[in-house]
Amino acid sequence: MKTALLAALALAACAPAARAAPVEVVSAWCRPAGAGAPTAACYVTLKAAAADRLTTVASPLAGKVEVHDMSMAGGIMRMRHMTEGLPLPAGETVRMGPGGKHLMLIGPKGALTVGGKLPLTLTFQKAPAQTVTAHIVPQLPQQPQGYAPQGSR
Ligand SMILES: [Cu+2]
Repeated sequence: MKTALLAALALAACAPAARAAPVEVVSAWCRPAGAGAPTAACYVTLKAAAADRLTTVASPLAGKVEVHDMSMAGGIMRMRHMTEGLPLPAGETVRMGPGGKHLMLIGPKGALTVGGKLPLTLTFQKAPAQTVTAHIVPQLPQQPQGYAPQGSR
C-alpha cells in the first residue's frame, strides 16, 4: 500500500517535465562580428505547438545573451530588452530578423566568422530547453517572400 503510494507520487513528480512537446527551431543564424566587438546579433525562428515563451538564452561563446526587440521611433532605432521573454503563440511561426527581434550577444568571446557555428541554449517556460547550432552567415537569409508581421502597416 505504502509502496504503491510512493510510486504514484514519483510518477506525478516526473510528469510535468515530460509533458510539453519541444519547440520547433526552424532556423538559427548569427551575423558575423569582428574580434572585440561588444555585441553581436543572432536570430532564431521558433514554432511552438502549444502556447509557450522563450525565457532565457545562453551561449558558451558570449558573456550574456538577451532577447531584444527593435523598433523605429521618430526616425531613431530603439532596442528594448524583452525581460519578460518572447511569447510564442500556439502554432504560430515567430521569426526574428534584422530590424526586429533578435538575440543580443553581449560580450562575444572572440570573432564570429562566416562559416562558423555558435551553440545557443534556449530555455522555455514549458517546453524542454534545447541547444541548437546557429550558423554564422554574411547577410540575412532574407525573410521569405510574402512574410510580413501582422498589422505592421
Ligand atoms: Cu539588441
